[in-house]
Amino acid sequence: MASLSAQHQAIADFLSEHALALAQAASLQLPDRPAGSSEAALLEEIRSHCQPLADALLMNSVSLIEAHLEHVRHEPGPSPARDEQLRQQLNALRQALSQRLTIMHYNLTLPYFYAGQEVLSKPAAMVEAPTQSALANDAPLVEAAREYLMHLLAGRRTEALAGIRQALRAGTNVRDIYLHIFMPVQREIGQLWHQGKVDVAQEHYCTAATELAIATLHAYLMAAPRNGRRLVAATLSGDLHVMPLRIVSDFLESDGWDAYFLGASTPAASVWQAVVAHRAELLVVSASMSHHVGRVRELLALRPDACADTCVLVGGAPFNADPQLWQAVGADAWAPDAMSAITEAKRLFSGKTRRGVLV
Ligand code: B12
Repeated sequence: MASLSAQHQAIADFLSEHALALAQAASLQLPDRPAGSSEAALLEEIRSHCQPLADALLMNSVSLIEAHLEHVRHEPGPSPARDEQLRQQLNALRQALSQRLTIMHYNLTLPYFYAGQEVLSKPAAMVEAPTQSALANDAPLVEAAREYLMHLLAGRRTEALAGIRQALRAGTNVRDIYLHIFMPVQREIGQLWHQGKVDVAQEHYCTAATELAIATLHAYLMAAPRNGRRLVAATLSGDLHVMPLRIVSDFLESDGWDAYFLGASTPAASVWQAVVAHRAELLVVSASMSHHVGRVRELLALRPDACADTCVLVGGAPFNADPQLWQAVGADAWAPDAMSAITEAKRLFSGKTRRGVLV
């Protein structure tokens, strides 16, 4: 009998290859058609559930299908009617699969459907639009963080950057500026955007300004003694969230690593080429949304022999939502945040030789 993972692989392949046919079969079973939506849009929507379901099966992670549904229920906006549509689509997809898979394979898909239905049974507002500010009253440097955010929201980048220089002059540690100003401010902007209180242009402006502020701090990070090791850092094709990766990579640089930073949306082959070309001992990969996790798994499945010894450290929101997921993608380690990334990298390399030297 095929092993469990081979069976999961077979179902995932089936879902990926026959997504359109499954969506067509499922759409015929739907009791209600959403008013004003075209047949093509409906098919596309049902089809869009197949890849997250396949990823969830492949990586044995209900959180991947949960995150997908949490995301789509907010488009165009959360409502009981929207949740009901999605519930019906999931049911119809499940029925379509029940007619095409063996009973054993079909049974393996059920936990993921149940997890999806469970998500849709909870109020949307509780799941994805937290109302509590990321800038809590008692947080360290909260005044500096609020001022920084206030300047950015008012379009005053120069004043915001002056506040960062002021904090440095006052002796604030550079890592603390990341931890207590840049990171909570980015999260706060995400919340404000999600709540419709800032627009896309403001979010882009704030993020670009923080990228500029971060660039001005690079020399401070590099002041630490070098450890003689090199890392490559990347997010993979389709993932535009470069800031979380930037923060992790900068923290590792501040601990002595030299970083070859590729930034956003990098093709897998280019990532491995960079690892080989720069003799990197560590590959740092970030995934910001659940549908980016499949790319990480594909990257690691394509690992060339020349990189057999490269350690792979992964992280990002989907890995934080399911702390077993890093193993399912084939990584060597995971860390929930930038500070723990330093600890994890130290653990991975403790006692490992570097160019013949025991460190
Ligand atoms: C800025 C931003 C963008 C920018 C990114 C620009 C850039 N230069 O990075 C742009 C405009 C491109 C963008 C686009 C989108 N975004 Co956006 N974005 C954000 C925002 C506001 C901030 C991201 C950030 O800077 N985070 C900063 C750090 C602090 O975040 P962090 O994830 O906590 O990172 C820590 C850990 O996760 C961990 N970690 C992360 N990576 C790694 C890697 C390793 C190896 C390790 C060890 C650890 C680790 O360590 C980090 C530091 O401690 C977030 C809100 C948020 N809460 O993050 C939304 C957010 C991530 N985006 C979101 C969405 C929905 C989108 C879009 C789909 C919007 C759209 N409809 O187009 C697109 C998708 C684009 C794509 N294809 O990737 C959602 C995702 C929700 C979900 N379901 O997962 C969020 C959460 C906003 C929200 N509240 O809804 N976005």
